[in-house]
Amino acid sequence: MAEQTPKTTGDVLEKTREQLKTPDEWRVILLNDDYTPMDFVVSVLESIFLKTPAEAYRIMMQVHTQGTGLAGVYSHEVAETKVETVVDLAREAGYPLQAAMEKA
Ligand code: TYC
Repeated sequence: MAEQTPKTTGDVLEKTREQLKTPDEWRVILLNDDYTPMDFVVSVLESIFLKTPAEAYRIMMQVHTQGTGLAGVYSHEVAETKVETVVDLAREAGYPLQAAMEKA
């Protein structure tokens, strides 16, 4: 977003768009691979992204069939932690599951 020079009304600075913007949100997505078991992905979606079993299964199948799927939308810090947690859990279990974050 372009930076704006604050406009003045008398001696009161008006709020710029920058100041009014809500905090940035980041999408956390899961990526498909050929080796991570489906039930592992479902359990990650339930435990880390707090999805119901039905929603977790739906998202897992979206990733499996389309290549990626949205796990959740968070602040930058929370999204980063979720990505790290997914990757750590997957590596501990010996799976190549990947997660990524992108600006919403
Ligand atoms: N494609 C995997 C399989 O057939 C399942 C899978 C789903 C893997 C989602 C990763 O993010 C993923 N076992």
